[in-house]
Amino acid sequence: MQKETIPPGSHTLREILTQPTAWQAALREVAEKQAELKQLWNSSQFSEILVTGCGSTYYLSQAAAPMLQKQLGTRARPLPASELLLFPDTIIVPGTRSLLLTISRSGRTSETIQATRAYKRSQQGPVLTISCYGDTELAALSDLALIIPEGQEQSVVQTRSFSAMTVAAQAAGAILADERQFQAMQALPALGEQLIATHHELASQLGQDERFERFYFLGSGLQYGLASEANLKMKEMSLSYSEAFHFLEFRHGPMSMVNERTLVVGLLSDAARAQELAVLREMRALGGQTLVLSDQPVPVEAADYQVNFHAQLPCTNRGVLYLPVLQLLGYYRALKNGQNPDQPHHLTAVIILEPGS
Ligand code: F1P
Repeated sequence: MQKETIPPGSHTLREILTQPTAWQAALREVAEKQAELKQLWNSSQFSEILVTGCGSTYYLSQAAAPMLQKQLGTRARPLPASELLLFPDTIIVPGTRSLLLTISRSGRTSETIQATRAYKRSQQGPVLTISCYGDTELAALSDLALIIPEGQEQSVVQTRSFSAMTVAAQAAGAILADERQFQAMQALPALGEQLIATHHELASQLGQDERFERFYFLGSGLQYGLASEANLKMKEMSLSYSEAFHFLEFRHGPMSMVNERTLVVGLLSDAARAQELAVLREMRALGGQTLVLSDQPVPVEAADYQVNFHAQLPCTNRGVLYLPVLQLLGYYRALKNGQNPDQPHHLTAVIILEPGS
């Protein structure tokens, strides 16, 4: 019998479109584990929270660390697992107590596991894990694991898994800082469904727009890690020229690349909105087009296109809302470029290293 041919990108599109159900599952997991989470957090006076992962989950760490510091008032530092593994003396301060948050879709990435083993040997402190698989060595190494099986994917690139783990991280921060925030986050899945329904067409239109050959993703504070992840989606899926920068950093050289073939995507914060809008206005004046993602509408002179969430949630609780449209942007650019998002060039779902490599 003829093997059914699945259209390119089918798994990825389905996983992007269904991600709000995985957000719901992430909220449920944090609610069910809140007693253990509070017990872990209150078990020590931690001097620092180290947040680690690889690739997409390193970018998630970049988004989670400033959120946790803002929520909990404890220094939090994102780092690639390879840095913790290879250069621990540039990260671990002997004699201090820290909490390690490891983030991994698979729970099987060699660097993340080896770094976590080494951290436990150093007896610096406990390990909290966020993952989509519970039956893994990483989960077994952890003092507490928040597991979201509903985030599991068939595609290589992380979309639904990433956003579900983002919700879990933000929900953990909220439930430890102020349970009223956690209650307000219950609105996120419905907001996500609404965002996808409203802006799917815009993402498809921009993704397939032949005017654009360069993509820059700008984000600051809690949004920088999300901008880095959006950039990785564009690269992984479509093989496009794209980069991520902190908003005001873009002026210090990289903006020289802006031209009429450029789309500058701004993930707006609340706190630095005015400064970020100034950068976007300047990039338009240089010939670039801008797509702005923000909670509330922005003046049209800063945005050729805009996506507003209307979430009425603080930035510590709504980071996930930036993701669906930007995942779809990369997906449609991939199809435009003749790529199959389900099978990205050179990539595998997990990087397992040979011993000693
Ligand atoms: C980490 C990772 C992904 C990347 C690719 C290869 O996986 O680097 O971030 O997108 O899928 O693996 P994990 O530790 O989050 O499972």
